[in-house]
Amino acid sequence: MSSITRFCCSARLALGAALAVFLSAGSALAETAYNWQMGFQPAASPVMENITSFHHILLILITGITLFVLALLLYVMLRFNSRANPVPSTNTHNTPLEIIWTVVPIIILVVMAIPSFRLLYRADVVPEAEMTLKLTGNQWFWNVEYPDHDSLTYDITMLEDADRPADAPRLLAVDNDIVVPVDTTIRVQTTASDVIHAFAMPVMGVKIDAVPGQLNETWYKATREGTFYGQCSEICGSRHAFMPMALKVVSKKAFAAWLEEAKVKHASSPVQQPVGLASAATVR
Ligand SMILES: [Cu+2]
Repeated sequence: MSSITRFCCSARLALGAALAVFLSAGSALAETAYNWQMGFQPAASPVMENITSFHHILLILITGITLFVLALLLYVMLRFNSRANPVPSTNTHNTPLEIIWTVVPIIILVVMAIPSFRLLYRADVVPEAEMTLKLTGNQWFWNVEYPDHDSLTYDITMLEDADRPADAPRLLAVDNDIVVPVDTTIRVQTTASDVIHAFAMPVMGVKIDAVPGQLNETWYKATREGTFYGQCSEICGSRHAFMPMALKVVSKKAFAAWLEEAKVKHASSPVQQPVGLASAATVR
């Protein structure tokens, strides 16, 4: 990575993190997008760090190409307009020039493709995981399961305005957070009970479909603690916009303590019936 890109990355990350912390003061390190935000939320996983730096490289590249084309256009407009150049050249071909304008874009595309494929591979191949999370999309809430921890399971429902604490973000805060330990490689499995949903958690660089009858897999490793928000990213029905999820990354010690509490808390909580399935059952 060039020093300019590195500078851009760290400056934006620092600014983004500072703004996120400022805007969420009082809500225990909750991070959300903020008004007039430019660019991504500050990354919280190695894959998202890669996505962010790849985005910066592409931005620099595309800016250079755009400025170059603009300069060429201006040059042609000024140098070869009918007033400045009343007798135009009758040339129709220039072989060296044609080779250059074919080969240079190919080289640029190859330069872009190498880090792009490396990043795709890194995001796609699940490394040796330390724990698994299974997320099931329903109309319109999520269910999370911790198969490695006595199959602890509970539903995640958005908090309506009347139930939402003043410092919790609107349309993002939920009744039960997904709690995970920091610095732990987590395999995420997604599926759905009714229609296609999608699990999207921007700070982790994760977006994956949750398809009925199919188990999709991805992964992330949270590099810092905090509360991060994601949403269903597949149009799944009338309340598609109201099934967010909150990911609370805590220390490994705090996670172990939370597990004990959660097993008791959710031992008897009934798992909700998806609206779609409930209505289908009524029709039958
Ligand atoms: Cu959905």
